[in-house]
Amino acid sequence: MPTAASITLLAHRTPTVHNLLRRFSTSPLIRIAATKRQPNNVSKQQPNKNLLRAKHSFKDYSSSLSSILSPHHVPSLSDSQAIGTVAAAQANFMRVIVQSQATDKTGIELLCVVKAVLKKIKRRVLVGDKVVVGSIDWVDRRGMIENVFQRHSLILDPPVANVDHLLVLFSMEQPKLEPYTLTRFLVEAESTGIPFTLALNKSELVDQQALVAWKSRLRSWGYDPFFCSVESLHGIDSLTSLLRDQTSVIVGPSGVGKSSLINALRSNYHVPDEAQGDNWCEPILGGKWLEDQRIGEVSARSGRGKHTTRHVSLLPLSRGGYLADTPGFNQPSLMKVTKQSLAQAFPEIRKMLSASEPGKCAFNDCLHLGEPGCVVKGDWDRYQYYFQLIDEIRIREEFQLRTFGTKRESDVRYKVGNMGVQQAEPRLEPKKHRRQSRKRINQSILDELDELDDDDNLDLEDDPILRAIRSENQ
Ligand SMILES: Nc1nc2c(ncn2[C@@H]2O[C@H](COP(=O)(O)OP(=O)(O)OP(=O)(O)O)[C@@H](O)[C@H]2O)c(=O)[nH]1
Ligand SMILES: [Mg+2]
Ligand SMILES: [Zn+2]
Repeated sequence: MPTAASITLLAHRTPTVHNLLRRFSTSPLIRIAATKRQPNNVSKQQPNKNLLRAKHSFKDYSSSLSSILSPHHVPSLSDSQAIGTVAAAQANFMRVIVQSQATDKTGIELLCVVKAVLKKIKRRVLVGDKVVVGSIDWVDRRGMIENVFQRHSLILDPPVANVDHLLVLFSMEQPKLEPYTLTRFLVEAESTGIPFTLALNKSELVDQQALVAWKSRLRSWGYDPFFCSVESLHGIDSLTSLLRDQTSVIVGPSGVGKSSLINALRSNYHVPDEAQGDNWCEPILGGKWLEDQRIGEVSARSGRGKHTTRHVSLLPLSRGGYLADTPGFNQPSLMKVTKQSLAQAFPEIRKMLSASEPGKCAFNDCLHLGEPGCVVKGDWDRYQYYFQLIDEIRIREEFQLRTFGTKRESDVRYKVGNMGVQQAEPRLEPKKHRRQSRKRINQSILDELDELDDDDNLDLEDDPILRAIRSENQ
């Protein structure tokens, strides 16, 4: 049976082993080991034969729990392996679009599960992730995600990896363009650091005067809006060129026409200045992607959308790049925005700071709420929204500090509450107070390790740790 000393020793071997052990360190086996430890004779203890073999066994695990792949790494692949992009995730299944392998396989869609060991080491796979798929059955189009490449970007609401560009889409009417909601989406987009475009759909529903008024108002905020209409196809050409060859995510409230726009961009639409005149949005091999995104109605009573899109999905474009539809109920939570960073999400404040000499307020931690020596004045259109958001963030930060203090991120879990806003709550350790018999504890570890073996081809039959635990159980 391993002692606490030996577990500590193992924990320093490799980061992956360390991860595994960190998970086990909450396990009762480790706690029992800790209670058995005699403070003065730890260093004198001779590790027994099983322990030495256990160390080697963990080393073996660590090599099969391969580390995260660097973005440009080209792994050598067998016939039943391929590199792909996760296009959708639902329940335990992920749809992966094959990117490489033999060229005749490019674009094939595979229905995949995630290798159990990746879940164990908490390596989450997200829509947008570049992955290695193994155990592929090319006939049934099934496979297993074996590893994930490092991400170059990540958005949280909704979670999508490797995003190059955000399209913040609102509508002029139905639902009506609402400046505070728009500000929340813009602040969230600014906080990601990912380039974004603001587009205003349903432009055919308002007159020219309204468009001009909004254009100049948004310019005063620091944005150059792009007007379009899926109905009249106005502006669709330019959006087509803007979105090509990159992974773009369309975000915006429900009913503004995100899915409609995606369908318009993916429909049989020809880019006028294209030499070959072929359709860059033409759906590629793989069947499922031929389907249009579902479009919903806007409620006549509330003027809002009816939350038609339920899941994030990445739709491949035949000339490369993807377009992600997102559900309109994913309201920006602003979880990444702090009191101090909020100002940077307002172009108006950035401009005032850069225009002033020497470019900063009297106090280093100035929140620009009228403090003495503040160079940010209060006479701008969105000042009240800035004020309102500072208040919201302040309340959230105080709550987090009161509730979690200096707790680690892993002790906190986020729950989606009202309006899709994420709320933090402490992660409880189930049944911590209850003592368990050693036999039951050992059995649960066996179960966990057996689960690890699920789909993983790890040979646990000859595993010294397992044998040690089994023989103790007998
Ligand atoms: N008048 C007009 N209606 C449009 C336009 N674009 C989309 N719509 C309509 O707006 C409604 C909502 O469109 P969706 O594409 O489902 O909206 P969504 O943003 O995907 O909504 P969620 O999936 O709920 O987030 C549908 O009835 C569309 O036909 C447009 O340019 N003009
Ligand atoms: Mg939709
Ligand atoms: Zn200031």
